[in-house]
Amino acid sequence: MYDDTIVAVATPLGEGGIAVIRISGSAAASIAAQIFRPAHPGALRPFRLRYGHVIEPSSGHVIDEALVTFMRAPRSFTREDVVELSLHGGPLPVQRTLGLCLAAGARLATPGEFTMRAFLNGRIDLSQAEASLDVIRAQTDAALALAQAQLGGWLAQSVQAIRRDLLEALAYITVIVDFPEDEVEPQDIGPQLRRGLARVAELLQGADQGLLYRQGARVALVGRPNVGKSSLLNALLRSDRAIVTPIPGTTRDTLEESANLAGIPVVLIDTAGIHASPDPVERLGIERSRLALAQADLALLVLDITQALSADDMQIAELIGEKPCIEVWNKLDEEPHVQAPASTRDRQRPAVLISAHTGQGLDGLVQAIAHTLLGGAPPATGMTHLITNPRHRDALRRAQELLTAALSGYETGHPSDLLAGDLTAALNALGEITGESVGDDLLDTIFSRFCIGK
Ligand SMILES: Nc1nc2c(ncn2[C@@H]2O[C@H](COP(=O)(O)OP(=O)(O)O)[C@@H](O)[C@H]2O)c(=O)[nH]1
Ligand SMILES: [Mg+2]
Repeated sequence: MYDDTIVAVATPLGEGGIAVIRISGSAAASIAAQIFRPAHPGALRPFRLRYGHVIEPSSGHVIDEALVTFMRAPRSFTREDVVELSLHGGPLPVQRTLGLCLAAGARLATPGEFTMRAFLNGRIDLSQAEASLDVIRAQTDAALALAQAQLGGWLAQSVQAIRRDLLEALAYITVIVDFPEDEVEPQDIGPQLRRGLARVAELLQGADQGLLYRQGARVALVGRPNVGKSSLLNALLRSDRAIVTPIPGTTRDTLEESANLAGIPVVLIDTAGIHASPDPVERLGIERSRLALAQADLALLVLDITQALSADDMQIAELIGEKPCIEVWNKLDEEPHVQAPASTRDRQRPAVLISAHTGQGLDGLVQAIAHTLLGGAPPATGMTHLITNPRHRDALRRAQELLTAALSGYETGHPSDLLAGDLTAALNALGEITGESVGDDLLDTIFSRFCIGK
């Protein structure tokens, strides 16, 4: 428990209907009492909403109308006394009220400090704390569902169950190491180790998928000039974002836009058509196209179905190399088509036929993009128990390695102290997910990504 009381604005800065100031700590109620004058006299009562005014204590001057809630420890977000003041959402009333709270003895909270207190006071584990930020940042329904499930604690519970099992095995080994002479009832810990390993593997299974839904992917639209890259970007965004003209070289700079493609948050990057150009400005744009391609997770190679593959097309296909790629044959609405679209790479790349003008084939393209990004795994509709955080995946991978070593050591009769070492390290790796074994540095890093007031 902390001995100081923190305060922060919990809502975004700027104009809005309402702004909320949050105070947490043992002095929360007394600080509120100094600056809040209820319409009907009497002290703040827990879990009751009070109407009144925020006033300057020295002058009695009214700063704003307010609704105040008092949540008494431990039944609050931080498990400390928490007071929330709802004010008019203007910068001035908010800043003035915040200043009064500070003058009355509160300290300005650091980013994520409320959530960190909730974690350190045992209300939530670290995976749930991280999930609360994921809820705030979710960009698609699928990402939101995954974050809500993690906030609900499924991951915390799964990891704790694995740890309990392994702790029992470790307790037994420790007894053998510490009291080799004593009569210890022999016990086979093989099943426990194998069960732990299987559960860790199960958690890791959906991790690549989960990470994709949380972090998204970069998809670059590349191709030679005039094949319809900008038109495709607009069609996927359902807006006239990029300039489209029949003049080759219209797109001179890369352009990035976020889109929700089958639940996956995707950054679409429209690029300047790649070809040998004498124009220095266009050449700079083409250099950016190459860079965008290099940084993309997936390339959409846009081709014109009314024209045979050109040397430029083949060169761009070469440039894409081994990167995941879908061939997008555009202008399906226009005749005549080249016979059967010849693939740029011995038909190894999936090909989708579309018209950016009529929208024909776009749904199929979105499905193909999701399928490729997911590496063939099924989409996450209805699947909410997925690892979504690289930190969790790394910890699980380390636990997997250590448990594998522990199990094979156990099966081949390695000394118990080696086994105890591997098992302890595996338990610590798992504890990093729930926060049972993390240093202050890591906590600071994690919570510094939060907003102030969260
Ligand atoms: N018929 C037809 N024309 C298209 C289609 N998509 C783009 N175009 C035309 O092709 C030209 C070049 O389009 P644009 O999107 O600027 O190509 P970019 O240079 O690859 O970005 C424009 O005149 C577009 O109207 C399509 O699906 N069908
Ligand atoms: Mg363009």
